[in-house]
Amino acid sequence: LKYLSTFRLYIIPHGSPPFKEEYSNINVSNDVFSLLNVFSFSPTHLQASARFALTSKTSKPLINAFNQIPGNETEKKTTLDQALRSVLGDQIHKASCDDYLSLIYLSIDAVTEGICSATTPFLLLGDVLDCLPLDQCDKIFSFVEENVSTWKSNSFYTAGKNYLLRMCNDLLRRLSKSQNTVFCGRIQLFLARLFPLSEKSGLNLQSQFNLDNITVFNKNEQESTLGQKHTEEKEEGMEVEEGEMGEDDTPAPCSIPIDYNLYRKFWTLQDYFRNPVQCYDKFSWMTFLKFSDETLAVFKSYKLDDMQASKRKLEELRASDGEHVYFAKFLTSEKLMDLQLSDSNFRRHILLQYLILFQYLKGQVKFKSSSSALNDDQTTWIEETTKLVYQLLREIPPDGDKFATMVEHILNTEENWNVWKNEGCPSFVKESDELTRLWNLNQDNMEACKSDSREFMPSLDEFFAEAIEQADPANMVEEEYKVVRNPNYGWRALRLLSRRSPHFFQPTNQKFKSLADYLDSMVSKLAKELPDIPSEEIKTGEEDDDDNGDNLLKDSNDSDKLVTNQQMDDIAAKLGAQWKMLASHLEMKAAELREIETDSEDVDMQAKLLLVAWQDREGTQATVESLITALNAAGFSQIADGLNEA
Ligand SMILES: *[C@@H]1O[C@H](CO)[C@@H](O)[C@H](O)[C@H]1NC(C)=O
Ligand SMILES: *[C@@H]1O[C@H](CO)[C@@H](O)[C@H](O)[C@H]1NC(C)=O
Ligand SMILES: CC(=O)N[C@H]1CO[C@H](CO)[C@@H](O)[C@@H]1O
Repeated sequence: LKYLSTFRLYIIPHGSPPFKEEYSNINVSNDVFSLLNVFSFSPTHLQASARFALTSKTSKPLINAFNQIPGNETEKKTTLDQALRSVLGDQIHKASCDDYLSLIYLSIDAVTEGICSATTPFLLLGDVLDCLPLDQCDKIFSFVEENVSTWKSNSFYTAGKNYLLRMCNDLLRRLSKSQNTVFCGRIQLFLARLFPLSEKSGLNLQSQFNLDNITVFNKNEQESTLGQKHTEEKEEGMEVEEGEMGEDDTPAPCSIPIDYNLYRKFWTLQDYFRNPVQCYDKFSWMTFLKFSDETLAVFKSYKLDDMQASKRKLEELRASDGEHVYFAKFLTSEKLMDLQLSDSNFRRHILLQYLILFQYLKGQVKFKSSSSALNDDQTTWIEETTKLVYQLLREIPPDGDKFATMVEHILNTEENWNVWKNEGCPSFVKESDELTRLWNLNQDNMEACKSDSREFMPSLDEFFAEAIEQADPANMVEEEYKVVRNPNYGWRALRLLSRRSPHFFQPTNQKFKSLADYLDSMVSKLAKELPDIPSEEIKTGEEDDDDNGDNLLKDSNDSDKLVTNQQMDDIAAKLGAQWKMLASHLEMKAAELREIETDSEDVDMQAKLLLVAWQDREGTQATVESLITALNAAGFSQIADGLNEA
């Protein structure tokens, strides 16, 4: 069958038993060959059923046909898979999108009915998309998008995810990144919906840059149409060059003095955004710094006028019918420069590029080489410039403030993704054995929550019994030993009163100096109301501590017991100077050992510090059992035995 799935496309459409000679160059065993012979008889019948199923829009005829053909389940499924593909093959040059979609629907039904392989709908989709022109692929893809829940369901996801990924990549390869931006975006969005958040296949894991994205501009000053005047001479403002705009076009007059120098410096900066690593080179950095300062100075001195910008924006919106125009590359014609510099969107693009670059330069990136570090001057400059850039963004109309805030928010979120990547893209699903165990204690968790054993709130008489007893002068309990003086008790008493006693909410004119005084008065009120309690039943506050259910988690299994402080003291005393032998079995780092040694001279203390450090690190995993394992491994079996018996 493995061979079969590779060759069936070729073999079965012949409609007659294949001839062995045809495959003499392929190493097909005789068994496989006889299988092929059996199969080649049935597809025509099945194809007819599939066509009938298509016209009648139900999968019934297919199920019937399926039951009639010979062979076991797998063989029959393979046959039907092939029949469906053949029907598609016959249609491919004459049918409409809807016909293809019906066929794919039929195959989805067939998968649900269990009569064809789960991969078939994807193979069919792939075939269709491969054969159709792009405008029709668009329609088919809408169907793929709308049925994302089907693809994600159990019966399809595993079988289809790789097919879908390949299909999407094939489509992306055919599409133009600059002309089919919307379709490309839809494909990306679809993939984002299909795959889980932590899926790594589309990730730029090594944080590589798109070095091919070079921004071309006129580097030859001689060929420039821009003046080469010095900035000083142009303070008055520069006239728009003749012939730059069409006659009907009346752009906002631009007062920014543009010469070839500014043009060159401005576009040279793009190279740093393309490949930020250059910034770590001393000389490149100097250039970057100089050009940036000049460019930003231009942005700073020539602000965009609110009125003018909003008007342009409105016109743009009207002209583009509300649709935003996106260019995958900057247009770098000299003639456009003044228009660009007075365009709010364009300025935003450039400023945002700065922020992205700075984030990279400052950030922790796993794949940055160790030489890629900023010096103090660079850090200071970046900090100042970041502030400047944000300020400039805020000043760009319309809605500058909103835009800047949004950008800041997005870049902060990006930081989280960087951290996630640095940590090796851990899954977002948190596994917890303990939680899994707790969930499975009872079949019905709602029922388990309602059970009496989950009722941890004591009754008033239980809780206050001791306080009432102590309040009785006959018992002669000294003030300082009363439980109401215990802040812990007081806190719990207040909580309990608020839940169980109406007294808590009654307004009173009495003023209490302390919580204990207040509780005293409450206790005397309660004493009058509550039934007498025999004193054997009285519980102390300390014992109550154990009633809060934590122990359910800890003591449920002896071997899960945590190492106690006492046990650590005992072991430390026994280990003494030999503690270092244990250290490596507790996976302590050399740095931690050095720290322990500097913290104390006393070897017993050092041994204790080691155990504490281990316990801090392991948390709930710092069990007696794992300590015993480590002790045994380090050759301290006697100490381990001592711990075992305890
Ligand atoms: C390529 O560079 C342009 C600037 O010219 C930038 O806007 C765009 O995002 C870059 N594209 C990629 C894929 O890096
Ligand atoms: C207690 O833990 C041991 C070892 O981890 C395990 O074999 C045993 O099944 C556990 N017992 C219970 C009741 O969970
Ligand atoms: C299950 C599901 O979402 N099916 C949808 C697949 O796409 C078509 C349209 O292309 C919808 O009509 C279905 O509801």
